[in-house]
Amino acid sequence: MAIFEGVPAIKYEGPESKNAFAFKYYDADRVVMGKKMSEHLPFAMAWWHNMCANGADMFGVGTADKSFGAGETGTMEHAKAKVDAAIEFMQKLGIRYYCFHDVDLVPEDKDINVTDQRLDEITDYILEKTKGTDIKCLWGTANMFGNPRFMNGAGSTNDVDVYCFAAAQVKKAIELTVKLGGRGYVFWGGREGYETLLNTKVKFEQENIASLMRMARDYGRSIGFTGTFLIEPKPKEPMKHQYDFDAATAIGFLKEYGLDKDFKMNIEANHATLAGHTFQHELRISRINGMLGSIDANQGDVMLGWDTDCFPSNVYDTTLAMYEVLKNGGLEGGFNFDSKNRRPSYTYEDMFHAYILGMDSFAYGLLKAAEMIEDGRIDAFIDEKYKTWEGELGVKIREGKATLSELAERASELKSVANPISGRQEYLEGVFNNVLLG
Ligand code: XUL
Ligand code: CO
Repeated sequence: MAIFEGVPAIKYEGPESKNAFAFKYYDADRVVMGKKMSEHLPFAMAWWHNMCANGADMFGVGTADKSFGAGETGTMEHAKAKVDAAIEFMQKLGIRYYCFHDVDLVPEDKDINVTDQRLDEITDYILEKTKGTDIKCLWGTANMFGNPRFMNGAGSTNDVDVYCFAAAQVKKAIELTVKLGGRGYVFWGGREGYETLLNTKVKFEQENIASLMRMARDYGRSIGFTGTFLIEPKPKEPMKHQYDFDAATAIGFLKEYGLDKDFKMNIEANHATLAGHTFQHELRISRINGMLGSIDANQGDVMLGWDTDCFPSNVYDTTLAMYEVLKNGGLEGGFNFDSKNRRPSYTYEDMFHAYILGMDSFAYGLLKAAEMIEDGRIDAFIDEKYKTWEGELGVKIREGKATLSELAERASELKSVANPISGRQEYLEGVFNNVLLG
């Protein structure tokens, strides 16, 4: 029985269409810079927001019915109803991937062995129901922040038995990710951080997190996981301070502990802005370090200082994001809509409107980023800006062959130096607007 009966399959109708259930920009088969849009944009559904979250917040109960016809929620029947609804939802939108935490899929039991059995059962069910479709897992993860045992962290916990539960959940979630054909495995450090330094051994905790990741990598590789391990940086929330503050911090951590060959970044737009960065900044820092792996596609609200997980609508941001993705040669991962409907948008139709908005925003961003690159004015200016480095001296410095004294001598000979060329920011912003607005 169809759950989303009132909603048709969503097709591309173009920017002139006024059909609320049609894409205006996402045209899956359209070729952009030699690749189909659907290949540039492997979109994924976040199981937790779309199939689980009902709008409950700390001021009120849920507004959306996410029982999907199962009647009682929190049962295995409900878990299966979520699978059926998820597949129908993805097929109607032409989305091929989903992302999950272990406890998004099944109700968690007090006994981890029972939870694991339920996970085996539901993943068998997912495989059976997705057979013959092109639907697959993008990445999996373990929820190591919801259960009270993780109040002081998972990899960073003060309690060695709690650490074993974190290890058990990671082990199981990697197994499930492999079983479901996932391309990646994510570590988001939900409570890996501190509320106060008065009670925290920072180095000790970071070493333990690194050990957990090292064991996860070794186990994953031993069972045939060939995908990418990912860290998803976030500076705060739920903790006052989270160790994976931003991409630069997480990359430094991975290098310190010898994990940089197996791990990349999963960059979430709203986490970037929480860290005081732009989305593009986090993508750029990851990209120049060869560690841009995947994206959690959402956006914050400039008026609010927390992780609002809004669906992406700002095409300035999606264009700059896609500019980084194109310069990265694409992503090994994809674009996971770690986004949720606003609490008053509680109907099934709203779930589709949200995804249409997000997919169209990234499709528009892709088209405009490709245009920016093809237009060439921005790249040409950057080449011009750094032109003096092409000379003999610049090359020598870049090759690490120059000495400080030699350079000081040159300065002394020159006596004074003219200003470098103008940064031309306003001109470049005008070029960007010109491309974006046509
Ligand atoms: C929380 C967040 C997580 C991760 C997966 O802010 O983004 O949902 O994406 O644990
Ligand atoms: Co996320």
